[in-house]
Amino acid sequence: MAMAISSALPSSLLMAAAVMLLIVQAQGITRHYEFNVRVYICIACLSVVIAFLMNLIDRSIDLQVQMANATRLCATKSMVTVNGQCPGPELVAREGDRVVVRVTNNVAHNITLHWHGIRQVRTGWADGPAYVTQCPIQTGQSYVYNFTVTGQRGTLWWHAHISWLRATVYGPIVILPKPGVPYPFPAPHKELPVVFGEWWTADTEEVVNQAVQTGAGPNVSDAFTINGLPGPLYNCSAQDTFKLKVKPRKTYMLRLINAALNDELFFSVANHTLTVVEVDAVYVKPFTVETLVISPGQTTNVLLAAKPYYPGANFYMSAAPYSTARPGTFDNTTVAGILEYENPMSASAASFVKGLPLFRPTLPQLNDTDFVTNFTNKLRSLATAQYPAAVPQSVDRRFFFTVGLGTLPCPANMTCQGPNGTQMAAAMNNVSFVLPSRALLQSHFTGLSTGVYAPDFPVAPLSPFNYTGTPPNNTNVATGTKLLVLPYNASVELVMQDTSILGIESHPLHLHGFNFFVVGQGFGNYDAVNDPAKFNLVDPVERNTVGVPAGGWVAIRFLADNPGVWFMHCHLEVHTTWGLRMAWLVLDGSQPDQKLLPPPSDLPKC
Ligand SMILES: [Cu+2]
Repeated sequence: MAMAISSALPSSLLMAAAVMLLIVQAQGITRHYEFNVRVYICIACLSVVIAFLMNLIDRSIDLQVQMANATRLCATKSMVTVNGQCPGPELVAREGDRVVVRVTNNVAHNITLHWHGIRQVRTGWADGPAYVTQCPIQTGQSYVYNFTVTGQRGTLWWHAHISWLRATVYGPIVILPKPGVPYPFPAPHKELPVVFGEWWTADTEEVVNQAVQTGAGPNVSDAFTINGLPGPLYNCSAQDTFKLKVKPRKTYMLRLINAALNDELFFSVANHTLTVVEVDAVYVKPFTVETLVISPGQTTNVLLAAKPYYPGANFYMSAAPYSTARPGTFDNTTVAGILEYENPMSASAASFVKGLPLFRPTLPQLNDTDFVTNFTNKLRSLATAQYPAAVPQSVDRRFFFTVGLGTLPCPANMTCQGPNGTQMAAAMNNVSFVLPSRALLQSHFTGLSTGVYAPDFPVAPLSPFNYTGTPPNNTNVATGTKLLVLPYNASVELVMQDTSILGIESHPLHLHGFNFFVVGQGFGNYDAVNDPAKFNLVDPVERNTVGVPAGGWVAIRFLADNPGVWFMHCHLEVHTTWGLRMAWLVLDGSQPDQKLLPPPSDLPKC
């Protein structure tokens, strides 16, 4: 993977100095050459001092959205990529940096990019979800995403946020701590992204278009990948295997990212343990496991300790799905990479000895919800003086959303292949969210929301039922583009309740613009009287994507301190397509620094 981002400090200084010179000259002040040099040097010195004082560095990067060919499983396809790579380039920044990404669309599809997990404080225009915070970048057009990384450090990722293009348009974001600030755990010998993806032999845009046209569930992927490689367990794929070469006694930090479209994944390395130290760019209390689970949208940093001696063996690093859904509605295959040890006896240190014993990890059963619960219960914020857990202790607004599947009646001009001749759908509080044809954020900012959205998303189900009991006969959902309005700085508690309509399922819900604290979770129906007493308001995990347990509920809290329109949706792309999405509208505060910034001049038009 290419390290394609570079610090632009020297060039921006030169630019600043050059611009100042131009201004000086444009004002008619004519000076001879030596004076100009002195002015130049002074301005340069001043800029360095200011940059140091502000501890701010600009990182600039150009991303080209372009078609590229790739061959996996003995089939070649043309696909949408960034810079011709999949995964795309790694973005590296430090906490406090400003990041400036120019994205140019060279393909026939509309495109947007989302910086998943970046808080985007007051810069919602740079968040990326199509028709939510921006109109898409059209063919031949560019857009500059300009944002500052504030109060976050660890691993996040970027991906396309329109239709299913994120299948091949994704890459890591690495946020290093501020200069001189160590990790709160022993520094690893090396660190590297380990990105899980899905490989589709078919064109995923055709897959989703066909699903929408028939109302049926879409096809599933053909393979999972690690850093773009499916590995040796698939036909015609052994040559496309991710290999991690390690030295005995050293520790490696794997920056795990689940970029799969539709699958939560178990991950394990044979005969090794993994120490979880961070999730979603927030440090956690370290704990050690043999296997972990990671949902689409989530990131997890783990420390992998190599054995103290050369083991004379190789080890699979494997990932396979966790799903409670019906077989056939998900990809039930296994991706493997290989962990290899450098042989100290070998002439070439990195040589790979053929014929070594190969160990495979044992992954949980594909529907092992107990494993998932045990794992997620281990996640705790550090909650130290340096890294406090700022859990809202009191609540201004309480909400209860059902989250689940459903159906829509078949339109008269269509033949539908969903359950009993309907179309598949999904909803929150029975509203299947319809994306508008104009962007929500701009409609809000300009005051022209009529006909684009309604500010009346239900705060609780309109007709309560036994959510996890026998499902109701009527599985139909309503449709609409409804936002939930929050005053600035409201402290919010949201309980999300899975339903049994068309089967219980785990839904990894992702909130844009905020981190939230996972204060409680459980199975069955949420009990508003007794469950809050069990909430963890001391050291709950802080993250941006959380699994609503299959047949259960999860409670989160967050402070609405970021004005803008913020998408919240299931990160299983198929569910998002079916409407399992909504948006919050957080109003401006009264102070100047509590207001959404104005839109950039190059904001794309619909
Ligand atoms: Cu879902």
